[in-house]
Amino acid sequence: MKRVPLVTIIMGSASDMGVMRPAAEFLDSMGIPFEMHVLSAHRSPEAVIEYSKNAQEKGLKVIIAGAGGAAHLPGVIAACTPLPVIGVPIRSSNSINGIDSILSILQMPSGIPVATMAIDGAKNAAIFALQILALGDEALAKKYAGFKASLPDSVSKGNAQLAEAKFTNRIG
Ligand code: RP5
Repeated sequence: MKRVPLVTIIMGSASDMGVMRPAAEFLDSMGIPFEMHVLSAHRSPEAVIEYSKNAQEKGLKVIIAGAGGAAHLPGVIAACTPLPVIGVPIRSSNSINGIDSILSILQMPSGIPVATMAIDGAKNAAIFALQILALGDEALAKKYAGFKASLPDSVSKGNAQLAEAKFTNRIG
């Protein structure tokens, strides 16, 4: 049976791939079919609009969009589709530590929301996409529950690591 992508990961430049890769890795690990594209709100605005207008018809359910600097990409996409858009502000090298990116994505006008992640928070974008998909899919809901249940493990491992650090006056 032909698999249809449920999530799309869009980024403003191929130079964003290093930051966006964890989103793709998380979707991969959950067995969620996705697609990836470079599209730029400033360098290829017509392509962004065309892609966004057709996204729902293609069967996509959630859009993840990462961009740096004057990061208008997620907002422009959100203006052109009814699908939920999750924005990832990228701390690109020519920016002011991602503050420009996060404010560009966060401060959307009333009526056109973009769910804004932390700076470079691509993995959370994919987790959030899974949460949205899980609302209408029992198998994905189970995968999300399994992921959530695995989180305390990392805390236990952290405590095991701390236990190895020896100090003279540590009593707990
Ligand atoms: C943004 O400008 C991109 O999303 C990227 O984060 C930043 C730099 O892009 P390049 O000049 O590396 O292509 O549009």
